[in-house]
Amino acid sequence: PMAIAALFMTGTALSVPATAAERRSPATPAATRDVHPLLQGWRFHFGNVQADASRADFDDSGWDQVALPHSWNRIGGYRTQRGPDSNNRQGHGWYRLAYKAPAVAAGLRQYLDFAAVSKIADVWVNGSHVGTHKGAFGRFRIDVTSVWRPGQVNTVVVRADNSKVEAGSATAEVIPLSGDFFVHGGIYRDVALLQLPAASIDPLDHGGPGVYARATEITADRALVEVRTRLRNLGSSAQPLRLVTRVTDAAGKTVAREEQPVQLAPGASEAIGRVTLPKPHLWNGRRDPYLYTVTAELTDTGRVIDRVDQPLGLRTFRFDADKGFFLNGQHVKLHGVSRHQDALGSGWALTPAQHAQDMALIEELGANTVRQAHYQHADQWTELADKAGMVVWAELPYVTTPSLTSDKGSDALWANAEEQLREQIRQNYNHPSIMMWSVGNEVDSAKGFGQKGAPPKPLALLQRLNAVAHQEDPDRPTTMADCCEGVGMIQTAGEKVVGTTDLVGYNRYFGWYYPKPLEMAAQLGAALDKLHADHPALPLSISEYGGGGAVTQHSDDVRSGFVNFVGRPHPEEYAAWLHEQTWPVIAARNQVFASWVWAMFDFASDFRDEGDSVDLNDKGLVTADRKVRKDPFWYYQAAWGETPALHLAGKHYVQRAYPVMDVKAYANAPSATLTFNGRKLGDTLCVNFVCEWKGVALKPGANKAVVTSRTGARTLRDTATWTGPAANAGIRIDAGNLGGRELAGHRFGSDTFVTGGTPVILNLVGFGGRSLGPLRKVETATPELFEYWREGEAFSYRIPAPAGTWTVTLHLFEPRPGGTANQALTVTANGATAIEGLNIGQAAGGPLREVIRSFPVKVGTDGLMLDFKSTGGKASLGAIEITR
Ligand code: GCB
Repeated sequence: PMAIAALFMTGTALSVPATAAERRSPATPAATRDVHPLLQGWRFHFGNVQADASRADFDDSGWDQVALPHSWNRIGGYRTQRGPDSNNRQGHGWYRLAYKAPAVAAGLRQYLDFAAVSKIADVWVNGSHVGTHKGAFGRFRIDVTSVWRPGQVNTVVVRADNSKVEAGSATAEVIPLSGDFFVHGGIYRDVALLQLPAASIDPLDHGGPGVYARATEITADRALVEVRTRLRNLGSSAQPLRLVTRVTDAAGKTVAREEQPVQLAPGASEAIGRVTLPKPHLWNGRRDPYLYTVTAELTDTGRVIDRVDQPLGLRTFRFDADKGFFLNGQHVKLHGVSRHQDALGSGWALTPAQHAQDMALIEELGANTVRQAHYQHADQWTELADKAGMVVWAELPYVTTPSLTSDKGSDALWANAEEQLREQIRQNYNHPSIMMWSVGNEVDSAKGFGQKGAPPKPLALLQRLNAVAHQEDPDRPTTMADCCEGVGMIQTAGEKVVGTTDLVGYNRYFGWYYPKPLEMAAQLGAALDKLHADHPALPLSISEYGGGGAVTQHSDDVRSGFVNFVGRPHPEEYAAWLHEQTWPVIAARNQVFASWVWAMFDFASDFRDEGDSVDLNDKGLVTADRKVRKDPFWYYQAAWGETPALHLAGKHYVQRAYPVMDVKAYANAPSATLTFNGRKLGDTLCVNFVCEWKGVALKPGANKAVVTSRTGARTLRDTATWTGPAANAGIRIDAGNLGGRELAGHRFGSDTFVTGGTPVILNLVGFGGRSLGPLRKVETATPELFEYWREGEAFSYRIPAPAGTWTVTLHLFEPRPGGTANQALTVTANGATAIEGLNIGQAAGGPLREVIRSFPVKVGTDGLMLDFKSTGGKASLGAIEITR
């Protein structure tokens, strides 16, 4: 808890405009803080240690040599690349540093500054335990003066604990208790030694900067800025000092300045500086993210003894339940992405260059808002958001499992959640990009992960956190992400939580966890309208939506196959289609103040085994290695970008399964033109940024597509090359399957060319690949053909088989244990009866056995029409092969 011993505010705080001289001169090159980065020379050991590794004389020569930032965890990978790279060990990671400290003048205080240690940190200096910090994301500082030896070698030892959360573990009292992401362990952000005089700006204010600026009025003529500076005097007598509060513009010119005497009594205190900025230049989002710097300087007879610089962005904003979001009085439709802080191969230990790359990609996408999922992100990341003009949803890691027990959670858990929230708000208070504090994500889901017993009760803690956020920051609204309201298929905690916070976000997975591809847009629209009608005064957003996409798995028709959301395949084309369906529904509704795609990047989640990845959540628009932009990325670039965009979709699906394809481009021009193999296929209108040419014939081998579009005088062009199957390769369809694949040495395409019937999966799996029922398998040489199938009483395939004589082979089976006594299947090929009165179950001699039927067909120029009609029960078709 914060210890404000006394509020000593002396002198009159006068706001004086900067003098002409100050305005001319660049920012005073005053002393900044004496900060020594401690990034190199660490030794690391994972696991419990024999001797007491916290001792100064412990022999760590056998330990690994590491540099910070560091994490011992590496999670996830793609099957088609180097495979999973998983070190998901959880427990104690030990770090030791022998540091030759600078010699300093007597009286200087020494602080260790940790930008983050996950998840619980214990710190020793020269063998003495100096502090514990609980929380994987917040900055913390420890006053180590009493044990520090200036000018000598000091031993710094850190034990990072990311032990599995379970009853009785220390981590069970530290949020988050679960979530769809891996809590990497380690000192994964920077560490530094900070040396300050005994009387200074307070470095121990919940890890915050000690300086907090707040605009109390913003008009075209002036901005009034109130700057609260927390001070600390560790000496024994009062110090007569002066506090200078200054604002400099982006060019470094001082534009406002105030100076006040502070009689700094021993202990903590605070002073408020008030400055007026004439004709403020507003921070205006992506269009003009203008930043001032606010500086607090403590001076002693003219000499600067401490100084803190913080960003200052002047903006007004509001959320309207009907009309959406307004920045500086103007409506802005917020559209963006969520971002997790891991990358393939690096875990959480991201370098500044990696943070910058992430923000650059988000800018390239055309987003204007970022959700920091599901926890406090690095200060540098939020700085990048300030500079890019992103509107940020910041979030407390109160995620999924409200408590390990079935009640509302222990006092220790509450205290930890509250402390992490205070840290997050103080540490990020000055970032203009942040416009809402989220106090939770999906804590209303009954299941949590590993939750046992009766549904937990998240409401009381949510209410408490909401109050704390308001107390810490009266200017920003609170929000939270809801999982369950109105989603019948998800079990809820039984407590209604929506309405607790000022705003709300709904995590809604239409087309994915509620897999009705064809109805997804209508269902989403209806759901949004209902939520708004049910909470007419509550500004609402879509805090998550999206679906998995694997750039090595492909579909020729995303409407035909079974959407297998936790298993394989996750065709890239389906993810693209899901976004094409979703965005127009959101775009059409001003009542949705913002939406965030889940997620910008594939990210580490060690219980997943989906798409073509292991231990990754693959809903990213970009792969976890940041190398591949998936098709939906290009869709959003066209939909959101303010500059002309054009991109051919389907470029990762090079080897085509069928001799025809639908060509699709994303563009924000009204129309686009396709030239295919040198032939103009003509213009097409781009509807909702999608321009499509259906059923384009592929020749065997390479096919070259060139698409062009015009915006004003600018012509854009994009090209792609696709490989058509060999002339006699035949056509193989994996009925019911959303994706195509290699089976028994042949290329089977995704379920395509079909109308009627329903796609079905044999073994439905749950999260983590767990089977949801007894595993079933069809008795045959290639049981994979029946992992998915199409069933129905009537369905037909119109297959673009080239002219000639072909053999059609149908792979059929009866999935129902009882069989169907009276079933009779008739199949016609181009109108002629090929199979008549077949009872599949009887022919197979029982359920889950294959029946193969082959027949010849003559195909003319109109292709092959196969009609399936079944009476007395449904027909179940695993695959079709059409061969010479
Ligand atoms: C959610 C969670 C998020 C998950 C996501 C998913 O609702 O908030 O943490 O990663 O769904 O992909 O299932």
